[in-house]
Amino acid sequence: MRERSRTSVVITACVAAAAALAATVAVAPPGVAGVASAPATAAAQPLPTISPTPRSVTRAGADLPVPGRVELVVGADTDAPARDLASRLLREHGVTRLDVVTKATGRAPLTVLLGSAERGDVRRSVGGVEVPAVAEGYAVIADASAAAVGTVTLAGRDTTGQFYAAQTLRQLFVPVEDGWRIAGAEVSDAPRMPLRGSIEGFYGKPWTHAERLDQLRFYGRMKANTYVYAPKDDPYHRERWREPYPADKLAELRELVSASTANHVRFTFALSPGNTVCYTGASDRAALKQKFQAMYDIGVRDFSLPLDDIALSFSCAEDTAAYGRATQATVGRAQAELLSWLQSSFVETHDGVQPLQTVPTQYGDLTETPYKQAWREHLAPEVVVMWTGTDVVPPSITLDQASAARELFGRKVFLWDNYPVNDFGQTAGRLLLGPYANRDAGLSEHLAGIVSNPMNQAYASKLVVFTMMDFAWNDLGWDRATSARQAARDLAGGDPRVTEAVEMFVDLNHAAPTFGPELWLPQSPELAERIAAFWKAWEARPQQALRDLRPTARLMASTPETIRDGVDDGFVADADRHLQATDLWADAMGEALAALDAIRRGDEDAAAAARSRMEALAEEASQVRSEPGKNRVEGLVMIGDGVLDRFLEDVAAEHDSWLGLPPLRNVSEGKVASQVSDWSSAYGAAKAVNGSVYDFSTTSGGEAQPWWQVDLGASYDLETVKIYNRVDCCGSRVRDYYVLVSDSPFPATLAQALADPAVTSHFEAAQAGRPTSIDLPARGRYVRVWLSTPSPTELNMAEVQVFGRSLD
Ligand code: LTM
Repeated sequence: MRERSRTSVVITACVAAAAALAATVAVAPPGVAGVASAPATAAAQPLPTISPTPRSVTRAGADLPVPGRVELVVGADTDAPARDLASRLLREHGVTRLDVVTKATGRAPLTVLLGSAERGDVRRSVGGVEVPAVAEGYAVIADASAAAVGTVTLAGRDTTGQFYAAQTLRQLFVPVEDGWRIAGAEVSDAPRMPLRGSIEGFYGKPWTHAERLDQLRFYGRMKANTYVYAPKDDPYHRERWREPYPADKLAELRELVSASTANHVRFTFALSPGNTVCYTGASDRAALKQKFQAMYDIGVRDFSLPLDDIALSFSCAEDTAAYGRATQATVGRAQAELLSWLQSSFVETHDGVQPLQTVPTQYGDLTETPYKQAWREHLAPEVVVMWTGTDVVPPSITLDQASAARELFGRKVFLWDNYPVNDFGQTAGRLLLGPYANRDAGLSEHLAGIVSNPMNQAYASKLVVFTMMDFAWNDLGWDRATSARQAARDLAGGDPRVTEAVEMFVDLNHAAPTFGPELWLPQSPELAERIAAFWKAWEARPQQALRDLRPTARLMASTPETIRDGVDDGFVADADRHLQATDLWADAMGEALAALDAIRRGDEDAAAAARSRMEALAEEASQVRSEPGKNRVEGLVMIGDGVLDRFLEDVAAEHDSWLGLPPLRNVSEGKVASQVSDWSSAYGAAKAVNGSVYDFSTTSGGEAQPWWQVDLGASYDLETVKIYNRVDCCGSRVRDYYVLVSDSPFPATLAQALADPAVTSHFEAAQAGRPTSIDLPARGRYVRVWLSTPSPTELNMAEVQVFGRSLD
């Protein structure tokens, strides 16, 4: 990111220059930026948008000018991080003399009171404004009514509430021509869910120390109070859980704990012993306590013992002796009793420790089972239980589901939301940037809280996590579009142009896969809508249709550079390959529009040249892969897939039909596929022609040279075959193979087929995890993929697209 003043831009964008709004609930519409002209016409100005969305924001009166001298009134009750933040904010906005005092003198033109809602001066100044009487409740009142001295009151129900009041103040500064003002607002606010934040709970490379420190600052800004440290691939967290952290790692953890405290985040230390623990074993129980004690000693006060992704079995004879054979009921009981013991013998014997948290082994459904029954019966009521929804990655979460989960586990559950995590096969190569969605307003009635399980890419995760924390703070007041806009603006440092680029980039990376073949958030909904509008207009008003789509193409083209220049380096590094791919797809889009314009003008040469450039660029764009080590599951970088690529195919088809040729189309989708044998009916041959790259066909693994084929139903002039191999945690599963085309069914063996003059064959060497585009050309009805090297395992095909033209 190039050098510039970040703070000033942030604030600029928070000010709406829209027409005057009513004096109450005057929250600025997102996306409108400008500098208020001085003198401010007080009540007429809309208020800045505050994130997370407060329960109540009203205009109290005129904005307060920020003078050079301010008195900050604190007391013994004042929270130190809140005081530091308020002081820093005032200095950053033009205060050159800040007197921190314990009693207001009225000598400065502005007094800022910061402290507990119960402190006399704070209570008097708060007047009738409610400081919600719940944990973390706060109020902010910026009052310009006194002629000489303005007052800003930052009142907290507790110390965290004070810190949140200061975080709200951060968003009330408004730039004016001669300096800054504080918006004349009254904010009364408190979280709807007690626990909000993230769980670093994914597989793959754990976040770095610097990334974690950055996250903690971000959570503080978002009024999120929870960070659960549970990286699956930290050996001391899971595989070697009994071993103490080496000194350097312990020092890092200590630093994280103090950074958490400074940001009012609960650093929650999680230990996952489930793969090897002896639930009743004295030495393992002692090892658990020792590990927790070491963390307690460095300041940790929140603990979790997740038991996800383990077998329901016993690892030692003592457990079998105590409970009998391992069954859902016996292992469930052993787990519940171990957790209850930790709650009573560690949590309740240590000062300041919050209730133990855990994740059951059955965490992602609503089925009543002997395991869950055992948990209900034997788990101490204080223990907080996490749940991921109706699946590992649920497409939605409704009030009924959350209420059923509450019944099943006998308490309000703590939602571990597996979004935007990208450590599973379906997310190979992807960044997941679509704003939070499909979670019912009102979940705060049933949940203890929500944590996001984020991506391997820490900085890029912040876009989605922003919207999740916003929801968890105030699910009843949450608006998806506003939240998304605020998240983009936050990342863009408030710059409207950069915000627009970030929003475009979000749309191009909007797809959210489930664990199955379906997406739960569609890819590129905005772009899809604009393209649909284009095709609707193209026949009747081609020039206008092109004119309407050009700004989108131009924005896409400028997006990578705008983001590289205007967004933090961490994000740019996380998104590097996706920005590269966007460059290429945008160029291809530009050529597509040039081809269409040439068609409109009747210029055959220009149309052909633009189309060929478009196809070459699209081919190059579709080959960009994720950076090794970034995504746990490496793969192709998917940008606007199913929308952008489909548009370019439609442009090619339009060109063909203009030339009087039958259009070049994917002629294999939905056709009859078969394979030498099935691994199981769930992985039948049809999965490779069903239009989804998120499922796959699989042969049984019993043949030396397995094959898969599609019968196109008629003979076509075939130009290319595009093969998407299955990608999973272990890399692509493809080896050397032949692609064969014939008008009649193939002979029994590969050798016979290769010798058959009626069969056209193309050899392809193995190419890990990328779609292989094979130029044929060939005429035929049957297309077969045949492994040439003896196969130790099965043949998997995620999707096989055969592009051809009909013969009539
Ligand atoms: O979701 C849970 C409780 N556990 C694991 C996570 O660690 C993992 O990140 C997600 C997504 O792959 N799936 C899990 O099952």
